[in-house]
Amino acid sequence: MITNLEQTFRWYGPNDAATLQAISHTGATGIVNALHYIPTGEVWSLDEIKKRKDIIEAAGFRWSVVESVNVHDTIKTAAAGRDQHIKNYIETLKNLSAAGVKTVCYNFMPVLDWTRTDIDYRLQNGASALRFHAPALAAFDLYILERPGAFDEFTPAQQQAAKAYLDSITAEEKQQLIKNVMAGLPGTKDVLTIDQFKEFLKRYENTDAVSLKANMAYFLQAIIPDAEKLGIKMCVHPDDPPFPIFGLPRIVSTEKDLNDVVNAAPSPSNGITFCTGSLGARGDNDLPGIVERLGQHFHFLHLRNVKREADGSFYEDNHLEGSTDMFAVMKAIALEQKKRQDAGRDDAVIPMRPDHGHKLLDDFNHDTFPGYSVIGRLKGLAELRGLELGVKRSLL
Ligand code: CS2
Ligand code: MN
Repeated sequence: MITNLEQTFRWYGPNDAATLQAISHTGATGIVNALHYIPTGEVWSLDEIKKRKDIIEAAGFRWSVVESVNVHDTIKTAAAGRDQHIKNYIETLKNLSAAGVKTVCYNFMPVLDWTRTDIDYRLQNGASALRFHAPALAAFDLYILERPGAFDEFTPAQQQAAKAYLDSITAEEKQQLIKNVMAGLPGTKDVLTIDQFKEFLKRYENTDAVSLKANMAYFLQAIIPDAEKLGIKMCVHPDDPPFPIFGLPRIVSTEKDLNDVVNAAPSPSNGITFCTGSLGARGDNDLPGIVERLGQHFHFLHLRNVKREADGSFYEDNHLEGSTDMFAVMKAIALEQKKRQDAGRDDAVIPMRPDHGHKLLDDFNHDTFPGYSVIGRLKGLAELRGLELGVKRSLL
């Protein structure tokens, strides 16, 4: 018998309109959480971690994964202060380990975390989804941000589509686009101003993909030996979307990138968050193949589906529908778990979460974070749970 995955749900903390009580109805047993109120780069004290852990456990859950301990810009750009920020990062890992929270997700995306142009894309049945509409992003880049050099990065056809898009939207829709693209870190309701965003972009002026990779390797080589001693499993989240935007490099987008990450500091503590939604936005990523070849490094799974469109756009589809064959992915994951069990590894139970969901039914009455409704994710989790059971029974 192949062991089950650990079913988890992301909860943004006491201010989240998706309450722990509501989450308990989904069947999830684990919580994915972070101390979003602590600014990136500062140490998470043991006290603050314990306070949060108590809240999670009092509601009957385990704090399964930290998502995310964010990496400070000085580390990503090799700027003054990076070594101090690395020290702080290790301090946070020590405190998390002392509290018994040992799986830590992070990402290495410059400036923006995950980026969408539309956070209320209506599907035919009225459900609301997240969408990345390539012409809208190009319109923002070319005509709102007016980023120098941006025109060189788009083909004439893309420029035309961007202009046509801009001409088709109302002033109100344009403001909404700005708000969506400038949304800050997950778990905050902050929105960057265009001027702040330009400031951030400047910090990356001298950081291309090669130097960003080198900076990531420097970070990993500094923290992984400590993570290993502490029993912490680091797991990088892929870029979302998995290609450069705003001229910024993105270096965790492909199988080759994931290989580079694990090879930068080989260790059981240097692993991957396998996000099918992020990686699946590229047609050249073979997801079941990535599980087969790199599954041994997975410490955390984000399962969701995207439907790719011809022009580089995509929207978030039902968890079992869209461009990714979730059956093939689930089967590859089950076989990876079997390998771990057969090898006597103690981490065959991998935490997974339904990563994002549609807004459905009563979700429209709750002010949850974009993508993090309760019922939409509950539906996703239920479908994935059923798929998992079917796959595993059939592999007996
Ligand atoms: C999400 C992100 O884009 C996604 O798939 O899961 O919010 C992700 O949590 C963070 O970027 C991870 O650091
Ligand atoms: Mn994800």
